Amino acid sequence: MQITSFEQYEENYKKSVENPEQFWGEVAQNFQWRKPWFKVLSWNFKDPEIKWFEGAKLNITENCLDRHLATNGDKPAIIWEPNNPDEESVTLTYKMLHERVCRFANVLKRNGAKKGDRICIYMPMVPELAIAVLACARIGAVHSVIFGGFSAKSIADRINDSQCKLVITADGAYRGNKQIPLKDVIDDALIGCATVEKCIVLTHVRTPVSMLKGRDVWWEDEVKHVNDICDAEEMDAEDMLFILYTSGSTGKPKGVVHTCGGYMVYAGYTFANVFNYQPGEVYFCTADIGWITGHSYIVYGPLSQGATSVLFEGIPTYPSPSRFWDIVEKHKINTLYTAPTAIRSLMSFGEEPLNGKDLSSIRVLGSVGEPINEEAWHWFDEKIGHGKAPIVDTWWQTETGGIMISPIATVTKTKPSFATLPLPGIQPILVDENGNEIEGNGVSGNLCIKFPWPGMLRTTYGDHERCKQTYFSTYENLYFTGDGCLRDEDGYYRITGRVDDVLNVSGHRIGTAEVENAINMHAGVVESAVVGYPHDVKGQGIYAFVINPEMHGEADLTKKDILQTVTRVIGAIAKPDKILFVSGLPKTRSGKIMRRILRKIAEGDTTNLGDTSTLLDPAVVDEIIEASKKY
Ligand code: 7RM
Repeated sequence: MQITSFEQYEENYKKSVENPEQFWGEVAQNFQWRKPWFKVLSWNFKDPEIKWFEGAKLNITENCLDRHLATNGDKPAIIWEPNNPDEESVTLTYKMLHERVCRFANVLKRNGAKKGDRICIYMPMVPELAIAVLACARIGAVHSVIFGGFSAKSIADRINDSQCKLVITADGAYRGNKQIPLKDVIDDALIGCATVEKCIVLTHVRTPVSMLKGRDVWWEDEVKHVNDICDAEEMDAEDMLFILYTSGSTGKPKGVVHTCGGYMVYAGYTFANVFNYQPGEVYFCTADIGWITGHSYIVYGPLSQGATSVLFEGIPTYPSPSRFWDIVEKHKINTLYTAPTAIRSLMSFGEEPLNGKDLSSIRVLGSVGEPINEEAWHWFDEKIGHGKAPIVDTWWQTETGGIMISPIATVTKTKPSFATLPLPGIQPILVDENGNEIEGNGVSGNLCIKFPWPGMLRTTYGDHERCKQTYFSTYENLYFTGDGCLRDEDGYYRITGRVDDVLNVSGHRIGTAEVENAINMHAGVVESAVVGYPHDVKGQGIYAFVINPEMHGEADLTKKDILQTVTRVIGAIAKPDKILFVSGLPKTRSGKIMRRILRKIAEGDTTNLGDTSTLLDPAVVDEIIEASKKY
């Protein structure tokens, strides 16, 4: 399954395009199935309807756990590094992880969970989070992991959208020198969640929490009531594996649905190839399991390949900006997969945090989540990889399930800020506004994919029409990514960023409409417009133009009140970096906000605002410019 030369990549790529069913059928042979498929692929992008490995039966946890026991049972599956470096790290071998997953799967059953039930997971980055995820998959329940930075309201919306029956959480989480009161947040959320019957609570930070009789139970108590034998539920390849909510250009996040068979094959195949994982190596992905990167490249991808996956609870700068390098040295990390925002942040501390750190174990470096600028790429290459570790700049999305365009470590020649070439099976095309294909090299356009791949989303939970509208209707017979892209003279791809109203703040996807809705919920606010602007560390910052709100006290306090409102409605990750009070917004006669103008102003570039003659009130632009200069 592993590609080891560029010629082999080219051969595989060719085959994957000419005969996709044979190609993916062969890749899928590297996994364990209870029953084989009768058809590798049937599809149309109109409805859309996509089925991979039709008729096949499997359980993904047998591929991630059971099949490794005989040969690799005592090999570390997960190494957990706590937030506090003075605490011991924890190693779970495949045998131990298997045992704990089975035991917790029995806890889920004991609390009424069955195949097909949706289960919300809101937990810190601890081994029990991976255990909870895998236990759901073991019994065929559908997990919906929610990142620890989301607010009670966001959680309630997600729980209600997918009618979760169970919640798994913890008393709290550590994040640097802060504690996040997870159970408190869940308690607030559950006030509005009628479908939730049980809440399982893990003790982690030992902060007091409320435990509601009949609903809340302790993880530690529950595991005592069950044994560790749990046969895996037999799942259809197209049965739902998980839902993961992600932001788009509308106000309401979508529940992206992934299924068992295709997702497993795609996550496993891409993990093995992109990182060129070798048996015995230690692999560290710094993402949170609350995002797709954590699902595919901390849990399912690595474990399906019998890899050792490091799970880190903390943040890159606590207790010092040496933290990552200490972890690399301590666990002799071979592959480090992180985000450009983390690289830029660590870069800003200079070389001192690197002094005396042994990074010689590093063989492969990876980047994900947002475009990586050349400066960060070179710093990563020189200071962390010592010029010897290939950087895989991996482009993909929640919806794609796994890496789509990326170098294959040791195989593809890399190029700073380029995701380089499509992986086998991936057929990218660039299109213009009218959906016409832009052929040849040295061109830019909107990035689409013209043929299915096993890891692609199947629907958006509870609303298939929305899936169709969002991804398959912009351009006929194409999956539209929402990203702009350049294909250079070498045929290499560089992702230039979103072309829709989606922001990418520190690698986190946030819709401008979502932030506007949250700001508008503040009592004094009537209307607002949110745009992104270039930010040195975060990639993009959030700039909010708010029509002069009713003030309660001074302007500064009102701004803080608005930030507090956004934190309550979405979560701290969506807090604007800048708020500017204005008397009006630049609108067309039909009432549409001209974001193009606001983006220019937010960038601090007011020299060429383009045609403003179609504006209802062109004078408002000068006023906003004046105000922005004073800010
Ligand atoms: C994996 C993930 C997806 C969006 C995507 C892009 C941006 C991700 C890269 C990138 C440039 C990259 N899923 N993006 N990776 N842009 N180069 N290597 O991040 O659903 O949360 O975000 O992120 O805009 O559409 S995501």
